[in-house]
Amino acid sequence: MVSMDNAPMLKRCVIAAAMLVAACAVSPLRAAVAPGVEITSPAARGDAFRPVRANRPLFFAIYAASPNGVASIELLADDRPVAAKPVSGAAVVNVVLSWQPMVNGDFQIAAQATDRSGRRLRTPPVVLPVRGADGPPGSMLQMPAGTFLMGSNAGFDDERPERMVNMPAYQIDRYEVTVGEFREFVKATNHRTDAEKVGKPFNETWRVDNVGSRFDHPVRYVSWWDADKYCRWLGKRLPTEAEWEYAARGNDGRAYPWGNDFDPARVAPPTDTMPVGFYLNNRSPIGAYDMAGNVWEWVNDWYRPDYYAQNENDNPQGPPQADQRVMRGGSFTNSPEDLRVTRRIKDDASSSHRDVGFRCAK
Ligand SMILES: [Ca+2]
Repeated sequence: MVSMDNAPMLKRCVIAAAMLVAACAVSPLRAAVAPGVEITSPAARGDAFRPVRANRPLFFAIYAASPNGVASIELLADDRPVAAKPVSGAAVVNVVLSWQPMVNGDFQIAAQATDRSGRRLRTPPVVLPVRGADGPPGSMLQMPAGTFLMGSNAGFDDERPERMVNMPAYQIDRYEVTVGEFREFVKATNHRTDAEKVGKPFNETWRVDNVGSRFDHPVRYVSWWDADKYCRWLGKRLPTEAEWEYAARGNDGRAYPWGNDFDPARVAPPTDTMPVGFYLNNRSPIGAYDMAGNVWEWVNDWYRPDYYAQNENDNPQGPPQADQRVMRGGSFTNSPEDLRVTRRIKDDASSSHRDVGFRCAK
C-alpha cells in the first residue's frame, strides 16, 4: 500500500528516468531509514540476555525502523506473542514492552515490528534464561517444628560441639532480600543506611529509578541495623542462628544445603553476586535458596565463640549480650569452607560490606 504522504513523490517519479524510480519510491528522508528491529534491554551480553527471575515484570526497550512507518510491535517468547503495542506510524520508534515470565526456562526472545505496508521485521532470537520460579521474592517457607543437628565437630572451634536442638515451627524467607525489595523499603520510609550515613562507598542502586540489571540481586552494603529495620517494616524479624541453620541443612546434619560435598557449579562465581534463586540446585531441603553463598546473611544473634558449649538446646536465642552480631552462609568471595552451613563469622552491627546481605523470618 502507498501512503497518502508518498503520493506526490510517486507522481513525480513516473516521469523520472527509469534508473531513479526505485530511489523515488519514498521520500528522501524515509529512504534514509534502514528497516530493522533491535531489543536494547534487558542488557544484552554477547548474543544472550543475562539471567532474570521468574515472577517479576521485565521491561524490553525495542527499537524499530521502517521507511513505510512502523504500525505495531510485538515481543515473542518461543515464537508466541507475549506483549504487543500499536505505535504511531513514524519511520523510527522506540517502545517499551513488559512481560512477566512465570516459569523457569531458557526462552527464545524476539521482537517483531509490522510496518504500514504489512511487512514484518523480526530480530534474530536471543536466549533469555528465567530462573527461580518457586515463589516471588519475599515469599516465605514454613519450617515445621522438629529437632536438628546444630554445629559441626569437624568445623572451627566456635562451631563445636555439635548437638541436637529442638525447634518450634517458624517461617523463613525463600530468598535473600533483593535490591528491588530494599528499594521499596527505602521509598516508603526514606531509610538511610549506615553506609550512607558515614559516607561509606556503596554502589547499589536502591535510591535510583533505574535499578536495572541488579534489581534481582541480593541487597548488600547493609548493616545489621538496616537489616533489622527492613524485616520489622514487613512485620518480620531476622532469623536466629538456629532458625537459619535448620532452614539451611534440615535434620540430617549435612554440610551444604544440597548435601555433604562441595559443588562449585551450585554457587555464584567468585566475581559478583547473582540474581537470588538463580542456582536452582543451591536449594536447602526445605527449599531456601542461596543459603550457601551469594551473600553472607546477618542473623539476629549476638556472637560468642563459646555459646554452643552452653548447651542451650531448646530454640536457642543466642547470648543475651555481646559485642558483635553473627553472619552465616558465606558469599561469592568465599572458599568452600566458608560456604558450609555451620560456619559462623561476626562483625559490628553498624558495619556493611560488599558481600553481606540478609533474609527475614517470622
Ligand atoms: Ca546467602
